Amino acid sequence: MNSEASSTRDVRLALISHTNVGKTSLTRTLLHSDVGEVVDAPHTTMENTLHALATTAEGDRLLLWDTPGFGDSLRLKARLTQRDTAVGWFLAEVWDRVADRALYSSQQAMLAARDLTDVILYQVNAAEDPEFATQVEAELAMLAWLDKPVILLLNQLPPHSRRAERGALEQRWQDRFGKPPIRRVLALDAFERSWIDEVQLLAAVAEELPKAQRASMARLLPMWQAQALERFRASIEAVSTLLVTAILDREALSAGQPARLARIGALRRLGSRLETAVKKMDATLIRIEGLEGASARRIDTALTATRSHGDRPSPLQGAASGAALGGGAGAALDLALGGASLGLFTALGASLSAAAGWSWCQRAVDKRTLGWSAAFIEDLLVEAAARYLAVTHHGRGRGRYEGAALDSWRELAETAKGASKAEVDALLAAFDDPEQLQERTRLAVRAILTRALLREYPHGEWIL
Ligand SMILES: Nc1nc2c(ncn2[C@@H]2O[C@H](COP(=O)(O)OP(=O)(O)O)[C@@H](O)[C@H]2O)c(=O)[nH]1
Ligand SMILES: [Mg+2]
Repeated sequence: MNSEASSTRDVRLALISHTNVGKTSLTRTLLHSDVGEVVDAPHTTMENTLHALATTAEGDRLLLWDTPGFGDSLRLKARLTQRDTAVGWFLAEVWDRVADRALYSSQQAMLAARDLTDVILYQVNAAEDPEFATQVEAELAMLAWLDKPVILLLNQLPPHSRRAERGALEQRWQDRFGKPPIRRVLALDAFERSWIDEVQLLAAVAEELPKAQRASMARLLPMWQAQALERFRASIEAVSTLLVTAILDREALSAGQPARLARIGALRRLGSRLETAVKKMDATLIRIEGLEGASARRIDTALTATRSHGDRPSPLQGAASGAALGGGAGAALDLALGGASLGLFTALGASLSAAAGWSWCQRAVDKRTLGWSAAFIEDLLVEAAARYLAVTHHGRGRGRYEGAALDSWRELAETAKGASKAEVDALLAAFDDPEQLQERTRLAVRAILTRALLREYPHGEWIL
């Protein structure tokens, strides 16, 4: 493709950064696909690669160049400004091609950005202090030479950074570099971004586009947004299915056993089915997001130990509570699936005396039948919401989903559940009403997930 051939139906973005900041990782995340090579080494991507992020039926295309980025920006600048002379052209096109591949690649990146791009996405490593980012300064001089609108993206954010932290980082970089050619500063981590961040990035691009491309972008952006919303809808469905399955699940008490033993047996059988259902939900969420992988294989005792339910032991506390109560923590650790239920059932098996403490999570449907209690379903709502949040934030550029640290997502989900009391109460009131149950579950799940996302991304209200 060259500049002459490009149509006004193409919206062209280029990812540029110092080498090894995360361009290919972000490309993968945006594409939901493992394109290119990601290696912790400079100059892994030696050529510009063009990807179609989205296309519409009308023929509009949103294109993204993954580039080799910059190495030595001072030498690069010298080369690019010499290109118009015969010697300069020779050095750039013949000499560097053979003698200095990295410098040659950087020149190709810059030429693509100059001639084949409408908006430049310039990634920086947010772990750097903007006050001392001299390299960024030199690179911005190069970007000014391109004379294109630039959106600065903060990558490699601190793990699990929440809204306030991201906002503060954006402000610091904005204060330091928020002048031409930079038009915007956005936190967008290739490993842990949300789909709302992505829609916001495209909305920012739309505002910076030259007039000729705006009509196309006016079709591409809603399409991107609609696809993201469809994934959200499907995820709400997957979470709701888990909840309805758990609410409707029943287990008969075995006859001829002491009552307590019969209850524990029934609870274990309910628990093992729940475990399977949670795994299935995780797998569905992972697939919906275009990821690969499975839920965590190990319970993170350090995290589960910090979770407190006041004086009632929680089945969601996992192996740590089992250990505290004398259960087999080692055995619990080796069982599949993080957190949701295994700790309870392993500990139950190991320590019958501890089981009395878990009576709150069961309810007698009738004299011979057990089901899950309303209190337990409330906890399961939070757990399932946290699992959705963890999966949806996982960028494909990070690699396989292997489970995530859930505690900060649980906190967010718990807050969102608190703010959705009306919807949750309506759900709990429909426990024995099969006609209402499905819809009320969906409404409660939607309320919790939407509130959790809006708490994190208040500027995303127009998207949801
Ligand atoms: N922590 C963290 N590491 C990242 C992120 N993006 C990329 N990396 C790592 O940075 C290194 C370079 O990534 P890559 O995408 O190949 O960078 P590129 O050279 O700019 O294309 C790899 O080791 C990535 O795993 C991110 O968002 N967070
Ligand atoms: Mg790369």
